[in-house]
Amino acid sequence: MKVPLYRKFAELLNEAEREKREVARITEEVPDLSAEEAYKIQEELIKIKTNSGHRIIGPKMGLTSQAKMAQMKVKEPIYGYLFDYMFVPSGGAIRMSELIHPKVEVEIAFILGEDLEGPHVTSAQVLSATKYVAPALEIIDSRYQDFTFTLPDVIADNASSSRVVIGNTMTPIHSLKTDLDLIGAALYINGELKACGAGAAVFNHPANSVAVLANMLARKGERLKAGDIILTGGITEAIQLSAGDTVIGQLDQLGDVSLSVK
Ligand code: 0L1
Ligand code: MG
Repeated sequence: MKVPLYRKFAELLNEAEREKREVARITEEVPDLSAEEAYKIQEELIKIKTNSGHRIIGPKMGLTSQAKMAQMKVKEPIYGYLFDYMFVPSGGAIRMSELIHPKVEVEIAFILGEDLEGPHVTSAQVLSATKYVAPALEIIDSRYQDFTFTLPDVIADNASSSRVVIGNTMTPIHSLKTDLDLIGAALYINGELKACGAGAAVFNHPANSVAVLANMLARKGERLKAGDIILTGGITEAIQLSAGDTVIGQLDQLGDVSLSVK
């Protein structure tokens, strides 16, 4: 595929997000789109956003659970980027009028104290470079019709990134009493338990997810930077949101994170 086509699809996805409307999957027009080409479209999309004044706060990982990887028939997770305009304070609100068909999932966020550069980053290096961990809610909002896509489609669409809520408590990673894989998480919507899981759902341990991310970014000469806020991947399944919902994510030792849907 040629560079102008990368740009064309990136513009389509950016406009779909801005105008809050679904679009057809790119693979309907380009059935043999590869993951590599899809990352080129994502790079164009990121350029469009940064050129219009938005700032990257950190990358995120998606498809990090064995269930999601098996469902999409992939051996490797995917990454995308979180921008300043996506962040909502804990206890704050997201607006359905700004979104298409949002879903929420509970995650663990890593806040790095040191840079991490692949290609051979290990989870032990991730743990020593991490300053804090925090509870997070990620709102994913695919720009594709009916929230359905193939792997290259979702890569191009910045891994469905839409909104992020980070809990108010940042926990120094070395003060945790148990390892992050053993940390339990529960997702409540309107007081009802909708999904639950443990940190191990994220690539066996969320630090593995950050290590894989650093190593994937190294392929294009990028590194993780001190201060980056990284979403490591959903611990719970993603649950559809509706106006009027109140969402609470509770994570053992890390605390709560919440949002309401207007
Ligand atoms: O953050 C995520 O796990 C989302 C990755 C993309 C797949 C999806 O939109 O469900
Ligand atoms: Mg996610």
